[in-house]
Amino acid sequence: SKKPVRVAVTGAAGQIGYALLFRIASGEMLGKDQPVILQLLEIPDEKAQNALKGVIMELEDCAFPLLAGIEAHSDPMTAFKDTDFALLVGARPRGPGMERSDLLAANAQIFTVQGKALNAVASRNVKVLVVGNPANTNAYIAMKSAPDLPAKNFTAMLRLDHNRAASQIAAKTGKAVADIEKLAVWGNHSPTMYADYRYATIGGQSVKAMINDEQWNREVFLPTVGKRGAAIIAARGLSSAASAANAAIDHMRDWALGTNGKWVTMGIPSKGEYGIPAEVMFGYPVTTENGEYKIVEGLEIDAFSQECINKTLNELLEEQNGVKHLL
Ligand code: NAX
Repeated sequence: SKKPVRVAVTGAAGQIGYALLFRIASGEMLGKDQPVILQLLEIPDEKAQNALKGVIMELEDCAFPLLAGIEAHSDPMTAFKDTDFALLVGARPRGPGMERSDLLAANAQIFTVQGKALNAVASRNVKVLVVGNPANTNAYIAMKSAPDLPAKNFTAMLRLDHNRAASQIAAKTGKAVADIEKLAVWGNHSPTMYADYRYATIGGQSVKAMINDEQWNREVFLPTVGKRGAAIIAARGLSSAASAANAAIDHMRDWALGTNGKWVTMGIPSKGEYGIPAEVMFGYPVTTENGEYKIVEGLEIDAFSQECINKTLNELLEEQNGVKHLL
């Protein structure tokens, strides 16, 4: 049988953590033949550490055959020791009266510390996924704080946006969500993201031709996908958790195990593709194979798409500029 791999999860006692850990432990992320050791990080606060203990008791009570170990941590320097996969979920939420710049600064602090810890103690091949918001900028900060690790190993979660877009297209066309191929989401995980179905197909047929309604694209589809998180908060009184955990599982599984040519969306550091400045943590369509992702290149960017990409890029550049002095 396979040797266990180490999976670190931060914010492990939070909402997303509760929807995520049990699925990782049951083999849904890395395969039903891959044992895992969970290295769980929470803030030192007594309430958070107690809540983490409770989650660990429940994990134990599942008696998962693939769960080879569970550790509780309050320090990233121990939580990330030798870790092969790191899911950075915990982040500072915006509190009452908090300005956007305060939020960026508070998170910059967290992700600088965690990036340095990964740099110091994680496996040299660690695959990092940042979920905690602002996800792209937090991933950028962690990457910049870990100069000894390959930059390409740092990614941000755009997969929830990708899955939300797929589900809206399935509903509109009356087709199965599983049959949608070649969907792309560009940019920031925020309402400015650009979900792009110009190249998408279902059963080999063009989705754009099937829908044939540019007004729906611009006035219904894009706002619906962009504001989906807010709609869920309004309905549930809490932010997306199970769907966010599911997207994190999809992202890591596809990165580790490959997509067989299928396009998925990942937030990754640009190397200048599609005119995005180098190092910007940007949502791109990718395929994956042998643990590596590859950007889908050569797609034509029309005027409307360029406008959308510029908007989400400008937002990201503003976020990045807002934290530069802290790095
Ligand atoms: P919760 O507030 O339920 O849980 C967050 C947990 O993280 C808390 O238990 C907290 O104690 C812990 N935490 C905070 N700072 C930490 C640190 N420095 N080290 C370790 N743990 C820390 O939030 P939850 O609903 O689980 O959401 C977590 C994050 O995901 C938020 O930042 C949220 O905005 C973000 N999301 C990102 C999404 C994406 O698509 N990229 C979608 C869902 C979600 O909104």
